[in-house]
Amino acid sequence: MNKLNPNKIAVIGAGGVGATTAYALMVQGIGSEIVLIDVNKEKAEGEAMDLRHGASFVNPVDIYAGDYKDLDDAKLIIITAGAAQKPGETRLDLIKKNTGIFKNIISSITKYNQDGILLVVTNPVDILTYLTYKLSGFPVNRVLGSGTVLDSSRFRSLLSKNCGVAASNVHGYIIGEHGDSEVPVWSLTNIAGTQIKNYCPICDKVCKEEELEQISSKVKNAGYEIIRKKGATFYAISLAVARIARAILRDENAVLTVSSLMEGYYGIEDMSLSLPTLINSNGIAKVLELPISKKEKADFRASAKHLKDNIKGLEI
Ligand code: 6V0
Repeated sequence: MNKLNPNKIAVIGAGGVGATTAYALMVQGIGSEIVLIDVNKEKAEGEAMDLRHGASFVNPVDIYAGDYKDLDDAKLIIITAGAAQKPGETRLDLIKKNTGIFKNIISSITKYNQDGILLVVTNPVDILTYLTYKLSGFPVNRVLGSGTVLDSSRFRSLLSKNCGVAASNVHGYIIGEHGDSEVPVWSLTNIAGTQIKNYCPICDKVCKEEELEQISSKVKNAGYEIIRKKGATFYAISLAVARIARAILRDENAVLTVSSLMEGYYGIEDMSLSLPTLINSNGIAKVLELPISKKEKADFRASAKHLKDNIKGLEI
């Protein structure tokens, strides 16, 4: 086993999400070596060529199409391979198809790399993160999923637009499943350090309470709406993945709502779900059990139960 290159990233699956993730990494100067792997080798080669031809406009980066043996020194392995949702399908409809694909992918990864960090993006991301943890035998801190990082960003950007405040000054988390049972944490949502319910009276925009509530349902349904309109989602998820990659490669201790194995948080064990989590070069440094409301805790537990119910009978 080779020593890891701290700036090497592998992306497995060079489809819409994988290729756009490589683009986001390249444009933001995250990673100096990026290898793309796909069962469809031509596709990976075409994407790598297309990206490489932009090399003169960005920081130096070596992007190429490769094979599993190229994983041997990768610090971060991002998995985006597998079937994507079709219009009308839920993320959980993909369980069977992608579980099979993952069994092959994880054994191919661990053959060459046992020290890197695995970041799962393929849906249903929580279940596949849990499966990856089980199959890889990697420690808990080195297996994570993109979870609700995308949903939290959607939440912040919709609030930003609604309240007329830059998204960087709006803080809020979506926790639980990346999917239909996800939970908006209104109790901790704040603008400029002020809890949202205290910010509303000083905001010039007078809006109805329902308008804020509609934001969380818009977040939950955003994926469906985009898939119905354009057939797939890949820009925002790729930026979310690049954000997680940056936190890892630059050892940031950033707080991001990634999915990881629950070890008793709010009473939940033995399933991967999203909670605000400190991310650094070790992967998961600490899952933060923040003081959320009673209802939010109950909804989070219900989200975990919903996921567990969906994998009953599945060989995991
Ligand atoms: P896509 O464009 O169909 O690409 C999938 C790629 O995976 C294709 O290029 C396939 O050839 C490749 N592939 C399939 N099987 C294998 C294998 N065994 N080994 C290597 N490569 C393989 O799909 P897209 O990129 O749009 O989506 C990929 C996955 O990401 C899907 O499961 C989506 O549902 C999921 N998304 C997850 C999101 C999240 O927030 N977690 C958001 C958007 C999409």
